[in-house]
Amino acid sequence: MKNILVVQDISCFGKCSTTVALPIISHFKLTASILPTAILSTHTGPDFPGYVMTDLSQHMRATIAHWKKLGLQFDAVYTGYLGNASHIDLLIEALPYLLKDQGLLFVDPVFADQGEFYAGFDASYVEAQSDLIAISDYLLPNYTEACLLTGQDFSHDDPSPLAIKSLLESLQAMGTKNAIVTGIHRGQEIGAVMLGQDQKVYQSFAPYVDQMFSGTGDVFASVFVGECMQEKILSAQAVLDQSVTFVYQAIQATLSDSDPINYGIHFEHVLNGLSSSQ
Ligand code: PXL
Repeated sequence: MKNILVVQDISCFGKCSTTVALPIISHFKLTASILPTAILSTHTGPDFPGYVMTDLSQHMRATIAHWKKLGLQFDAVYTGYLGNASHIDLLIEALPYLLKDQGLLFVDPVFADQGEFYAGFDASYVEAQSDLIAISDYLLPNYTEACLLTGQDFSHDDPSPLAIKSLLESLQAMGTKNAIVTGIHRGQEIGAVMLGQDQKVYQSFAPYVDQMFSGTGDVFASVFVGECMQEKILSAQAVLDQSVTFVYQAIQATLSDSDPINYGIHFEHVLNGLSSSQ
């Protein structure tokens, strides 16, 4: 059974990062292992002021040393919210031991959205993420993160196809093999655009719901990783379509529920509709 290492925080309330990645990756009949970077009482969104965070650097270091001793290795490593630059350095040093020979590295940089950094991040963190991006197979930033990573201006207007292509090329020039930018607006739609290793551009869009949902990037990336790691190789277009459609369906399920939106999107309602080939 393929084993995917999820390296992210555990937010105990407000569905995102590890608590989203585990059920989705398991749904694809993949083993999901975790290397938690921090434990937080909630995610850091503005609706949860006063969140508490425990840094797990020491535990990360000890875990990596233990796994190294045992020779435990993974078919893929999927990184999301890493919390600080030292976690990134630690991971980069450990990756040669953690990843199998043909193992894949998926990097969702997770540090900003809507043109703004998340709490606790700044330009030095972007710099640290760049080192991880340089060795990644798949890079999955949202539009804000893609602009901050490449030094391009963030625009609240719909980016032109030419601007998107140039953004993707700049991301690929950072060293990743496949660049995927999420949260791209196109009229009444929102979606993801990808520049593949084959130098082809793929895109997928769904209707846009004009509200701010948290954790959508984590849901997207978890489905994307799950799809890519199936035994049966799917086309890049199929992976993108399924990931975009799934997020849209999960948003619809969230809207039909009375929970506050900042609790996270209710992907559980639509998980059974997600096809897994193994
Ligand atoms: O959804 C990304 C994410 C993950 N982890 C934490 C966060 C966020 C976004 O705000 O705060 C702790």
